[in-house]
Amino acid sequence: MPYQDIGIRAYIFERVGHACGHSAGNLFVKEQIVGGIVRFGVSADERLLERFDELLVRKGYVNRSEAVRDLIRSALVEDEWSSETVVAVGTVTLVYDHHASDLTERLTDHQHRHHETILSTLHIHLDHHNCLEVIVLKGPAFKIKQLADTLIGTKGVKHGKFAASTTGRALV
Ligand code: NI
Repeated sequence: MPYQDIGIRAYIFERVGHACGHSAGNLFVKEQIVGGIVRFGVSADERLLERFDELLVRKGYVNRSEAVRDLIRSALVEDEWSSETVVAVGTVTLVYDHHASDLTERLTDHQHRHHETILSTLHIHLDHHNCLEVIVLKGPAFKIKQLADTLIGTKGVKHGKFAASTTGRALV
């Protein structure tokens, strides 16, 4: 392990002032950094942490670190979507009855009109009536959101769900 990778990183993190005008003050951060991995302490209310730990057990996490890393990634992805122009990835899941009047044609029309945003479509015939479609979208976040809303809002769609994700490029 290179010597320069071992040490204590300490700095003053200047916090952005509140919208109401007064400063939130400075936050002093002291962290241990080893081989590119930073260890940091987090203070939390005991009951809050107990509930968090229960959640981790239910979700199958083996430790808090992996859960916190997932929360950080999730916050970063959410932030990517707030910029709207960033290139993002998302999926739309639709359940519909293909016997419903011209619904299949209307959904296909929407997809052809936005073929540059659609990477792939998975179609499963669930039973005699019901179809499940998973549409994978990539493009500017605002475009993906619009198309997802259009598909889910198409008259006759029984259930539609949009999942916002990321190209993964800005994440570790
Ligand atoms: Ni089908």
